[in-house]
Amino acid sequence: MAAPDEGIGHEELALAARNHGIPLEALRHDVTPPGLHYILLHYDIPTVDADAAAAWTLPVHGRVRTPLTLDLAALRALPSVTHRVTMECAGNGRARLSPRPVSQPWLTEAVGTADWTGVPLRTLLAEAGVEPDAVEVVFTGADHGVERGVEQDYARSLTVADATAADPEVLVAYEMNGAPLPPQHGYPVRLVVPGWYGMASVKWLADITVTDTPFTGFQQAVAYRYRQTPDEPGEPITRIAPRALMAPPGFPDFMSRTRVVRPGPVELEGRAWSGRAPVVRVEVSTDDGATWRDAELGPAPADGDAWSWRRWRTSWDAVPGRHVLTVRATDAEGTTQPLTQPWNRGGFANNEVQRITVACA
Ligand SMILES: Nc1nc2c(c(=O)[nH]1)N[C@H]1C(S)=C(S)[C@@H](COP(=O)(O)O)O[C@H]1N2
Ligand SMILES: [Mo]
Repeated sequence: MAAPDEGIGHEELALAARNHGIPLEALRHDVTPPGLHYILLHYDIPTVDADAAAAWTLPVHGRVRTPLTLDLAALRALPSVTHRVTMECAGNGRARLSPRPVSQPWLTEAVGTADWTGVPLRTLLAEAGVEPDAVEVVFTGADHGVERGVEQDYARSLTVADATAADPEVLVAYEMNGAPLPPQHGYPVRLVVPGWYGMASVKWLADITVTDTPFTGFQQAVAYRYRQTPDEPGEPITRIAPRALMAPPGFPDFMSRTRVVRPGPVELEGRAWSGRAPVVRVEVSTDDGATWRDAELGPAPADGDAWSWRRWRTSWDAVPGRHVLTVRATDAEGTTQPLTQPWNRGGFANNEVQRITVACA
């Protein structure tokens, strides 16, 4: 934990330079253009050459009747689906917390939306035949590192029920936006778990093992849990809490990023999402949350793309002075974004509203 008033350290800066967020102006695109989707890498990007014959195979084994070994050609030969999915890092908002958990220091920008193409995980598991005593499916990436003293391959699990659900449908994806996965997004193959925070979507998939015991790996049992104190087991982090973001209007001041707008009508627009239930309402405030008005919602996501963000817009009649713009989303479960931070030790799921300072002159 950083001491109160302690600035961002070199280690946090080094992580921030590797793991970039979406430039907020790119919220204007339905699908995040290549290279602008956020990135989160715990360790190094592994070098995988899956096109060389037999250079890469994916075993699906453990508590199954028929273990499978798939290469990229075998995976591509199976019936594929494409889902438009908004992915967000569970640590988004962490750097705005006080006290600040020391880790990747996201402000609000750890999000992106892509069209992911691949084979439904449930197809592979049906082909392999999950044994009746199976409880979880463990996904291991090809990346390796050490975290808080624990050397590990990045690995996460899902329950058999979550792994085989029809909605959200988990994908073993080999394309992003119609092209092979870029190295930083998991080439050659990654998991995509729609509606869940990004940690569940294991990149550089190297192994799928069905188990008859719950997985206790570091990224499941130690990291990615809501905790107030270091010793409690904590609750696991799963689906994405509602959030709306605004594409900052006008133009920026280089250092402070304060926005400059001219007096008169200003178009305000952005995106809103939740991994728990559809977004049903977006409200905008131009006086730092004192008063709110409803934004106009764009079309609801198409079938199969339910876990993708939704566009919103409104017009603001800007008057000279300084203003703080903010926006909040509400989903169909009735959850609204808070105006203050939900603090926990890991700095997860801080969906406190975005605030944009605007100078109108
Ligand atoms: N193998 C592996 N998978 C991983 C990670 C990782 O470090 N290694 N990071 C996870 C986290 S924390 C997030 S938020 C998402 C980020 O996916 P992206 O970089 O494609 O946006 O990948 C997840 N999958
Ligand atoms: Mo993440």
